[in-house]
Amino acid sequence: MTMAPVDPSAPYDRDNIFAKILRGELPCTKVYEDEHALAFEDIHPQAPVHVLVVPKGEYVSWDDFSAKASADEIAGYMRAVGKVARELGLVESGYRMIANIGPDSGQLVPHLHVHLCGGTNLGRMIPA
Ligand code: DGP
Repeated sequence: MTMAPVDPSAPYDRDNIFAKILRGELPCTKVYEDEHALAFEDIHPQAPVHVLVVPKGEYVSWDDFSAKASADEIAGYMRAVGKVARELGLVESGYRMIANIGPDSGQLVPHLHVHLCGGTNLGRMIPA
C-alpha cells in the first residue's frame, strides 16, 4: 500500500491503519496489550526484532500526544514501551527506539508509534 507522508496539521484520521488494528478491524501479530498501549510486529521488519508500540488514544504524533494526552496516558504508554522491550529480551543486548514524526522523518502512519528495533547490532543511528 502506498501512503503519503503525514501532514502534522491534519486532524486525526480514524481510518488510519493503526486505528483499524486497534479496533480489531485489521489483523496484527500482537506482542503486548494493556489499558494504554498495543504492541505488534511491524509488517516490514528492518531488524530481527521490529515491534511497533502504539498508544490507544487518538494521537497523530509525539507533538500531539505530549501536548494533549493525560498524565495517566503518557505514563501508561511510556511504561508499556519499556515493558515490551523488557519482555522481548532486548534490555541486556540493547535496542533502538524510533519515533518518526512529520514529513522530514518519513512518518507514514498518522497514529503515534514507537518502533522498537533490536536483535542485532543496529549500526549508526542515522545512516550517512
Ligand atoms: P512510519 O514511517 O514510522 O510511519 O512507519 C510505519 C510502519 O508501519 C512501517 O514500518 C510499516 C508498518 N506498517 C504499515 N502498515 C502496517 C500494517 O498493516 N500492519 C503492520 N503490522 N505494520 C504496518
